[in-house]
Amino acid sequence: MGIADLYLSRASMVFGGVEVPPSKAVAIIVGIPYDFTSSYRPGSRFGPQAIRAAAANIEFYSLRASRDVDDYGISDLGDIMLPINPRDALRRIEEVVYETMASHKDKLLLSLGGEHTITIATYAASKRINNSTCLLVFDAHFDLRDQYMEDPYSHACVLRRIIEKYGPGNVMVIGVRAFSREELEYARRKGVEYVTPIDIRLLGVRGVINKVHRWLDKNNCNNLYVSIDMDVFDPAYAPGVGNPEPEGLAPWQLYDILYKAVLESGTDILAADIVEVSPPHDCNGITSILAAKTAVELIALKTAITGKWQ
Ligand SMILES: [Mn+2]
Repeated sequence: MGIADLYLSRASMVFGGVEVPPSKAVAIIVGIPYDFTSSYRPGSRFGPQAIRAAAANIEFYSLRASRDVDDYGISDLGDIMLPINPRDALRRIEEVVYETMASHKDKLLLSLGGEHTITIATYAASKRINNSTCLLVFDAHFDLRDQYMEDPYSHACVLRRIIEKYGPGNVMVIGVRAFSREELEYARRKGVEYVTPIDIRLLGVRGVINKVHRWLDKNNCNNLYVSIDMDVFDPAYAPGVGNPEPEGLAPWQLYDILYKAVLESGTDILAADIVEVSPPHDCNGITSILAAKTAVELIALKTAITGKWQ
């Protein structure tokens, strides 16, 4: 029995409603209810369950991928049971995700947060599986602070820790619009690729896709880890997040950029996360529904990449 068997607790409801063994699935889902460092609105520990409940009530057909995700297996392994200590929790997340990815190759490992902090651990696990995995982040924030509230592992420091470990070339941020002057200076000094909502308006979706392609080429990114902080969307679409920020993306912008950037470049997606859904602050569940829809689109995209699933 491995560490994944020990620390994964079955959820009362599985994503998609049908139990499929991991060997027969295109995507493996893990809930990570990490919610220890929220600076404004806690509640993301309830994210995984709310996203599962929303998924039970939406259609699984993807217009962009021209296929029904119901035709492909999804294996929902439940939630990782976490210790209260954030460092210990991150260590456990990395080991559980690494072991799960190592024993189920070629699947999309999709983590449902929880705070954005989990990406430190889940991206580390993905790099151990394949070192050419680059990180494409959709986020309103840079998360480039050295520390926040005296905590270097706060959700506001995620990208800083990752860049320190793997270098700035590994990372591209799309939708970023809220940061301190120090964070912006750090991003510019390190040459971090980023695209603001104003850039999207000026360049158009096509121009942004071209920018992603250049970044993938320059850094020899054969595989992607896609991290979607739900606050990248405009609060009109996703009010139920820890730190809402006006002037965000519309869902179609994110999906169009992601689909074309990936399918036109032939890059694979090894793993992904959808984080920061905070159900106590949601309105009529619309943020959870958008998160569930985003999960469906990610899984549909994975089936479109790997021809053998067609
Ligand atoms: Mn954010």
